[in-house]
Amino acid sequence: MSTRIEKPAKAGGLSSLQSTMRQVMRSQKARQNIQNLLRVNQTDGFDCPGCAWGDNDHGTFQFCENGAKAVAWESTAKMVGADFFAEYSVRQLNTQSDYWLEYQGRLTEPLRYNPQTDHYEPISWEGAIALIADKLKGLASPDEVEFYTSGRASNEASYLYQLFGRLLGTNNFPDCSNMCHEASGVALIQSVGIGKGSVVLDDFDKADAVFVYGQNPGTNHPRMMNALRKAARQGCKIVTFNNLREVALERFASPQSPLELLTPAATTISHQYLTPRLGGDMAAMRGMAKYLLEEQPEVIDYDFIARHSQGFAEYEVEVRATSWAQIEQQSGLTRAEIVQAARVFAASERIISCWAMGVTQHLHSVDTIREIVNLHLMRGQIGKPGAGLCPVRGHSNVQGNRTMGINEKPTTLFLERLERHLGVAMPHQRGHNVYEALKALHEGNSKVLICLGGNLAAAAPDTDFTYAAMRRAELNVQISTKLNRSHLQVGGDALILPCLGRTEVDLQMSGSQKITVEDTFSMVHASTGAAEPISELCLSETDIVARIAHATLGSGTVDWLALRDDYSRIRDLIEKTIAGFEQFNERIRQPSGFHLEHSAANLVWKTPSGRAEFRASQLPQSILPECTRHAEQMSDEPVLLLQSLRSHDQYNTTIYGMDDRYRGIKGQRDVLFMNEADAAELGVGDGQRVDMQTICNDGRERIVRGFQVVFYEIPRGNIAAYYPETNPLVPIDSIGAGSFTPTSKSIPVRVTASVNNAISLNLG
Ligand SMILES: Nc1nc2c(c(=O)[nH]1)N[C@H]1C(S)=C(S)[C@@H](COP(=O)(O)OP(=O)(O)OC[C@H]3O[C@@H](n4cnc5c(=O)[nH]c(N)nc54)[C@H](O)[C@@H]3O)O[C@H]1N2
Ligand SMILES: Nc1nc2c(c(=O)[nH]1)N[C@H]1C(S)=C(S)[C@@H](COP(=O)(O)OP(=O)(O)OC[C@H]3O[C@@H](n4cnc5c(=O)[nH]c(N)nc54)[C@H](O)[C@@H]3O)O[C@H]1N2
Ligand SMILES: [Mo]
Repeated sequence: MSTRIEKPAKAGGLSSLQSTMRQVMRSQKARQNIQNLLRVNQTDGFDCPGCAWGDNDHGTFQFCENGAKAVAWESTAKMVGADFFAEYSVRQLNTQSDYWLEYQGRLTEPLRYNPQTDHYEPISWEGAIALIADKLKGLASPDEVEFYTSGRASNEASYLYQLFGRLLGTNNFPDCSNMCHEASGVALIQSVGIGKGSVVLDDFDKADAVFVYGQNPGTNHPRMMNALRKAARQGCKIVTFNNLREVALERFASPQSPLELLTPAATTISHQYLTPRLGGDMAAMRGMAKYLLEEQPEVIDYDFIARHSQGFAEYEVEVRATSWAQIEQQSGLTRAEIVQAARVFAASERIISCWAMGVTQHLHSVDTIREIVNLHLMRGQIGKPGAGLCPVRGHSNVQGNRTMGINEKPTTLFLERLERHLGVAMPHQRGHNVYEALKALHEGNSKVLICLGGNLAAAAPDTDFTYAAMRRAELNVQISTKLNRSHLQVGGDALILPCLGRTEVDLQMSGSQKITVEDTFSMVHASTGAAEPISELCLSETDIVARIAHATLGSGTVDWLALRDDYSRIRDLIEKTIAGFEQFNERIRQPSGFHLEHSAANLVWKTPSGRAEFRASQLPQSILPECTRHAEQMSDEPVLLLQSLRSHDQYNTTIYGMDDRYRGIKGQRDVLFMNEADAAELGVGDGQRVDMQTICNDGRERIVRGFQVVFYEIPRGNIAAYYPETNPLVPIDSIGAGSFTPTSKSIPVRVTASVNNAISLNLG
């Protein structure tokens, strides 16, 4: 079967509205969901559980297709309870797809795994909490627990969670960020002394140029498209670097504009669109720097460099020493293309650089992000309106989680503030990130895994390894809204604790509670659910954490249950123990909340030298980590480099549907995007089924089968397929230098025709 695909001429527009309505209808709670959608990001409404993009004007309705899907997905009438688990054993559930598991509906009561029957069975909340507390109290060391967090948890829940973990005695806080923007945090702290983006949403109105590296906002940050569209219409030049031609970054129609909604009209987004090789961005940036230094030195801001930075001389030497041949070879772009982009960088007075997973999930991500900063420092493009750095965060509160202390390597300053206020010692030894947590579980050094949301089993790399690691946990506790793969990786004891979602009313002793979140622009604001909870047996995440903490530690140092009764008391405690939260409860009464001060945006550099740091690193000799590097020397068979990415119908491991509309894919996810010339060389045709095998020197075989080849406009040697289906291919030790992030965007694989052309995919 041929799959010759047809991409739409534009993104957004009417098809976006139609797709949303389909999701709303499928939720079986259409009325409730239309009310919900009108409350997203409104004053007294709830924060969109979709992405971390910010909003300026709380109160104006901003339509967002994928935000709407996230809301409708949570607010469904479908439920899974005791009957469901009596019907299906864990072994049977494990044969189902990720899509099927979550589609069964919301979890509605606490459950405990029974290894004798291989079924989950109801347990009381008291029983579940006591079981966890007993297990934790019986451990030889608090470092035998892994406290995982996914970025949807509120500030209040995650603050209590980290406080509990630390009072227990560990810094083991692996979180989704370790697989996501970790490299951004690491690089920005080294370069400018703070690990967050320096711009606010208003800056997009003032910028002359926006550079977008390795990000697909049409799908993953749809509200960002409004900012890009508005900027482009005002004459701001948008320069895109993406391995693929993502249609939204080419032409976007705003569903808010009647003309663009109802006619073929659309706004051209990118002034220039470059398609570098996977991992080629650093070389492209180095090329831009080289052009500026060697051919337009008059635009370099020597005054800024002298006043604010350190290390420029070494950097200049390194840039001059990098050859155009190396730059062209590694980036896959021509000198002329790079110079064209560099000229925009040279001609603009206010520049923003945005980036996401196409930059952060490589071996050399930290150096690549430091190169973005180098470019900005050279031209003084930080700390003034319309200019700065913008790592676009993923989960809606992943940035807030870090601010609250979900961090395996907390600063001494952070720990000392907690110690001063509470009068007890905090653990100072470094804890585990996701990589280290999985290793520790695998080796049996960690014995308990507690997950505050997320789906670690499906999100983490090297599926076999990850499953084995999770199955070795003596106790696996999942605090979740929906059934997923992580509940099914059981060996010892396991609990499913069902929690409220963000759209739902959170009623405690003092009345209905607000929670707070922090967006990608460091804006902190309140969120209040209004929908009736799906079940009386669902508790809020904050409540669950407080109960576990109380049962394990008692309430001598912290009165967990009193904090749980009234979340404004948690915010008072946050105010006293975390910098920047003065008058926390007062300031969230403002509809848009408040902005957390950003030192680098104020030209204050919290680096050891007190200055912004240039980084003079060489271009990497190889963009592959040690364990896969020998792939480059293999000459007998062509090796292709695979990136794993998101389709339009998914939220990370949650699959909403089987289409990827903007890439022209309908009804399937087992596709492999490939350049036609590469396919010809391999002797595979359009629509043919192929298998992929990772090239790795650790002796383990990693294969996924039956992917259908789709001819696509993609650089030669590069291929793309969806996550999480390709996670079995990412070796556990294939991680970014300095970030420990799985290199999900650079996996060397051998592609061969499927032996059985009709094999279907099954992750179970
Ligand atoms: N609807 C929806 N929204 C989401 C999510 C979701 O799954 N669904 N996930 C949320 C989360 S947690 C995150 S982190 C973000 C993710 O947001 P993105 O980072 O946009 O997510 P990906 O789909 O991984 O897309 C990576 C993009 O980078 C490009 N790319 C890959 N490798 C390279 C490279 O080496 N160089 C360049 N220049 N480009 C490259 C790919 O072609 C693709 O366009 O979105 C958040 N928002
Ligand atoms: N190969 C590859 N792997 C990747 C990536 C990639 O691009 N390629 N991307 C990585 C990135 S950027 C990220 S962020 C991670 C994502 O990793 P995670 O954050 O762990 O995964 P999610 O899929 O977002 O988690 C979905 C689950 O969260 C639960 N959930 C949803 N809402 C709530 C809530 O309000 N409360 C609670 N308690 N639970 C809730 C539901 O049960 C749902 O099944 O995956 C990473 N893995
Ligand atoms: Mo993410």
